[in-house]
Amino acid sequence: PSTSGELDRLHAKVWPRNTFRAGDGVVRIAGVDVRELARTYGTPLFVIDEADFKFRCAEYAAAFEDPSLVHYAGKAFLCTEIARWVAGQGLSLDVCSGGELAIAQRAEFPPERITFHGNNKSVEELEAAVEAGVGTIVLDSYYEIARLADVAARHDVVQQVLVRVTVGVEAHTHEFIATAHEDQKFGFSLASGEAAEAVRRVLNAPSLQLVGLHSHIGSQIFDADGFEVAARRVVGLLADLRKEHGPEALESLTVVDLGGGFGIAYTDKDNPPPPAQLVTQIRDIVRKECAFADIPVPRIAGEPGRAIAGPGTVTLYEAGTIKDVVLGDEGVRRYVSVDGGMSDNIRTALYDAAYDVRLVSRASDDGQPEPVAAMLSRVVGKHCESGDIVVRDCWLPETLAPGDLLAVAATGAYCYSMASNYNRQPRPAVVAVRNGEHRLLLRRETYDDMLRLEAS
Ligand code: LYS
Repeated sequence: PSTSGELDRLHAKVWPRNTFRAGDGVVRIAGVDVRELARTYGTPLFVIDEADFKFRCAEYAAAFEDPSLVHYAGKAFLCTEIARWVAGQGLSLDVCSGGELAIAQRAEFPPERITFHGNNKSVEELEAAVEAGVGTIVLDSYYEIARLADVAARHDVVQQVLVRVTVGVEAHTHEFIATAHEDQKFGFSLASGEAAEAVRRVLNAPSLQLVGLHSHIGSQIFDADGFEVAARRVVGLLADLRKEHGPEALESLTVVDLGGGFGIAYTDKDNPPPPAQLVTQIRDIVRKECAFADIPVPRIAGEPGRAIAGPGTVTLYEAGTIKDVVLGDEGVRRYVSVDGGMSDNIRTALYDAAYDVRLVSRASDDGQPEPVAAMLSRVVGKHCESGDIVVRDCWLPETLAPGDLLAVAATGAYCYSMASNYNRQPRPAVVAVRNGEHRLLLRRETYDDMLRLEAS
């Protein structure tokens, strides 16, 4: 891009729904001036467009035709207020650790709408889940079947469970976030017969009740193909199980949870399908396969996390050091250092993720007589690693200066939740904006918070 208009553009599919650059060149999110946010809370700062988050909850609730069949994946981002929003929208919640469960409980999330996941839940976590009265626990190993059967029996509870099935689908996504191929740690393999054996063991445990099968093929997926193959294989397993055990034994098995993985637009090059379209395609396949196998059609559940939390949040950073590095014949690359980095967004380093970043505290050609030139830039953090990159390649205005505010889009999922204290950097604050107002959801960590852990 060479014109300031292009540099200052906020692509609707990438930025929170209520983000606009006003006539003065300054960006407002839900009517709140980003400079005011930076002044009030400091940077780096996660800013959530509350209406955007709730809009996406409602969109998935409609697509699945029942809000309770949508399990918001708390791993994407969870705090008390988010759990309240999710509960208020009628959605269910998926947690995968005792810590996430503790937050759900603090929010008084209806326990019967909580699903507990994880490939290595501890006995303590299973106990906490059973005591909390969580609706379903997704079983992931033979050890866990035995452990949970024991925990539930001790609590005099019949615990509803799902069996996580590895369906052997290669999702077209980064290796680290694909989860249904055979060679990995999650679930019971369908092909080897482990899934069928897991079901046998659950049916033999009086303290467990099998209510569904679960499959998750990976993350940031844009087409229905992988889900369709997964759905087809899960239905095939359902049909086999009915042959083996008879319909009565499986009467309570009514749900097929196809997990999450619905992709979002991180940059304008990403084109995720509308949720309704994807879910309809999946549901049609399940119906067809069930008719073919002559078995009742299960309810289809899903677990969007990124697709709900991701698009409505941006990270605000203040630009600091700017360095122009000469790359031999290839020109110059500008390194723009910001006041956060891999401690608040590890996804670029971990998955080579792409992000959209813009100058938001003013227009690019603010005070300039002519449109300003675009510089090939790299937005980097303040950590002691050269891999500490937030946005690998982007165009930023030549006039960018220390003190300018930059925003990185679509950081609502797996940024705060994967944040660290690397270099003893305190975790950023999280604020929600709505109708011109802002309020704090999580305060910025302080040095005292860190020092409190010191035992000597
Ligand atoms: N943390 C990953 C990401 O940022 C996705 C993991 C999804 C967990 N089911 O893309």
